[in-house]
Amino acid sequence: MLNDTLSAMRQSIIDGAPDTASGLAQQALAKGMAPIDAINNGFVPGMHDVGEQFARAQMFLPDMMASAEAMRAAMAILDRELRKLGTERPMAGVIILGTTKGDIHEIGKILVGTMLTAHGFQVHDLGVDVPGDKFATKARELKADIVGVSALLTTTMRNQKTVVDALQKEGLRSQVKVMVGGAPVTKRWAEEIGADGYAKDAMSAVALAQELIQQKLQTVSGQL
Ligand code: HCB
Repeated sequence: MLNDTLSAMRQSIIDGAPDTASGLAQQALAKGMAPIDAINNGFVPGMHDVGEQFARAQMFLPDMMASAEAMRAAMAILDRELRKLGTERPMAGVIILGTTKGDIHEIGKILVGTMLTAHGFQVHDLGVDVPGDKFATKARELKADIVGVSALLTTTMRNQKTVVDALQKEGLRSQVKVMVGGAPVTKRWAEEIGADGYAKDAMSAVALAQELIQQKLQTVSGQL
């Protein structure tokens, strides 16, 4: 039964069917399924299938756009539930999120933002196609603890380095941690560009953000 629901969720994304996807999300909540299980085990695998079919030219751009719409429809329902959890927790830190310049992929970033919010972080999402200097300006303005930069294209992941560089140029690098993610991004890449960490998915991004906040607190207490 559970497997049928998860398969139907996956299929709704492959079919690019927003109404079906949001209906399944609602049903899942009504049956007591944890929203994160619906996302991770139902809808996200559908997005991965879509990416693979697109790479094999079995799917085209309009199909991928329809799948993204279905994913957004499901997330609109599940986000609300996850965000409620955050209001019950103490504020864990201030995080700025964005997708790097030249890149309009946002589903993963939104998911990361939702999970961070659900764990008590105050998240400011700058959206997509964000230049490095905008991350730095906002980090100063909002006294951010962490900047999270998403990139989904091999051609735009190098722009994650422009964020590290912009923070350095603004004299903020010692106060603001940088975490990177996105399908082509790796731990090695994060090290290469001088970021403080890499997260492969939204749950790992929460664990990493918590760890980075701890590191920051230790540095501050060491300076006192
Ligand atoms: Co897009 N696209 N796309 N796309 N797209 C990819 C990314 C390909 C891999 C598909 C493929 O070829 N197999 C490919 C990139 C190839 C490459 O560079 N190696 C690709 C391409 C080529 C393109 C276009 C160039 C296609 C074209 O126009 N010819 C174009 C680029 C536009 C641009 O950005 N300038 C394009 C457009 C699109 C849309 C608009 C149709 C749509 C995006 C809609 C939207 O976001 N509003 C889209 C989609 C949906 C995808 C796929 C199918 C899914 C992406 C997604 O949402 N995944 C993707 C295939 C894939 O990734 N396998 C495909 C689901 C989320 C949950 O995973 O990896 O994004 P995620 O995020 C995770 C994780 O990475 C991590 O946590 C998230 C949650 O678990 N994470 C972070 C992410 N950011 C983080 C930041 C942190 O600080 C920490 C963790």
